Amino acid sequence: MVAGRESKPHIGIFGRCNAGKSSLLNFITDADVAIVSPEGGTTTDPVAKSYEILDFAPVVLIDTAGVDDFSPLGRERVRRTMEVIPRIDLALVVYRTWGDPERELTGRLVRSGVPVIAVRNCQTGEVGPAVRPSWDGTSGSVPAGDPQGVDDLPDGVFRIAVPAVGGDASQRDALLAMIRRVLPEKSYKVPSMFAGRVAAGDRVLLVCPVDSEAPAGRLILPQVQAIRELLDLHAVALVVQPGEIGRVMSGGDAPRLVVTDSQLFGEVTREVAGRAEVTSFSVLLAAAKGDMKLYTEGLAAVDRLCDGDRVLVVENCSHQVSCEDIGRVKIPRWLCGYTGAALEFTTVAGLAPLPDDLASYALMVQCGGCMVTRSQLQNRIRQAAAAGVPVTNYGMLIRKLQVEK
Ligand SMILES: Nc1nc2c(ncn2[C@@H]2O[C@H](COP(=O)(O)OP(=O)(O)O)[C@@H](O)[C@H]2O)c(=O)[nH]1
Ligand SMILES: [Mg+2]
Repeated sequence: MVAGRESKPHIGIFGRCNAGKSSLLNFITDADVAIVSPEGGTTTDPVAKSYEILDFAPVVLIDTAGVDDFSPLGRERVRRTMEVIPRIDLALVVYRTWGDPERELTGRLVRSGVPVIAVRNCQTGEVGPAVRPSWDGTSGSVPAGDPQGVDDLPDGVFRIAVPAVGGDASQRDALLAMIRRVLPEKSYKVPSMFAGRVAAGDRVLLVCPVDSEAPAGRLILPQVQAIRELLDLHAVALVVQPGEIGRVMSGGDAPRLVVTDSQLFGEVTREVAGRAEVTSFSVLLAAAKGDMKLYTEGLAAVDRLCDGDRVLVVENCSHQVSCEDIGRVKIPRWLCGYTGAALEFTTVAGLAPLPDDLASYALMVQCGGCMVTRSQLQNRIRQAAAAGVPVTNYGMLIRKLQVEK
């Protein structure tokens, strides 16, 4: 199966201009992916490339611009480079000599909770065919005899020396082995929507409306993921539009679990009338990838909203905006209706940074995050929590507004 980006670990390659970042990307992928040149500032926008690490997992490698580019355009490039940090599961910091830019960068990555491998771009042959055999890859330890082994790495930072140009297969393997070891398991283990609640043979009803917002000719990702997971579990997936719920629920062998598009929470709950548990794709994703505890606490803030409060709607993917758009039209309408308050809404689409004045929001509402990695979703939750902003999830909010009103 070709995995989507949302289930691939993202690895950022950082360092000064000319440190050999683009060369390292080409070395890892054994291909001419990124432009390499002695000219500083060759890599401008972050470049992402999917790559399969043999016997492991497909990953997304992101090449970035140098962090020491202080020209006017360079500042913009550095800003974009920094925006990569909340998107990744692991960082490679490439250096020739370790200095202030590397210290600052590594500190920033560590503070953001990103695991770091410091990759010294050495001369071919300088460190033998691979990492020194005496070094077992334990973080913080300096490979014996490495003349430029740096002592002031923060705790938890791994290190390796490889030539970004002209390295051999064993050096590539050593680096890949370290990447494999350092990548957190949660970055490649696909989170389960149904673990613990659905067993082989169970019948699960999926309510998938085909309306003006549905893409032509296909299902949306959470629906596809749910069907696939139910097949993996050898459960029985029944897929209907809302109008056909009655046909399935009236029989003797009615499903005990109904998963609906969140927008129909109220309608579907009434129709099912207690004969099965009703949840939504977004709520299942919240449990699998998000943070139920924070989302549940955040939901309580809805009842405290008052006139003039600002609500941040975070979409995580960018899609074409329809006239009945869930994040821009429906959630604002339902939330104002429920609270009776004149609220002010801001929408963030895709992986754009959250607003600088995040702390001024009274509530943040995130979609299920089907298109982004768990780290990317969790990062946004962490940012809201750090700014003291209650955060909840689309499906959980809509259930409150439609079912518990
Ligand atoms: N000989 C040698 N040249 C290298 C090595 N790494 C990078 N270079 C050269 O240094 C220049 C900058 O490399 P590049 O990968 O574009 O650096 P970036 O700015 O960090 O992306 C290019 O001319 C590369 O060919 C290396 O390990 N050995
Ligand atoms: Mg480059």
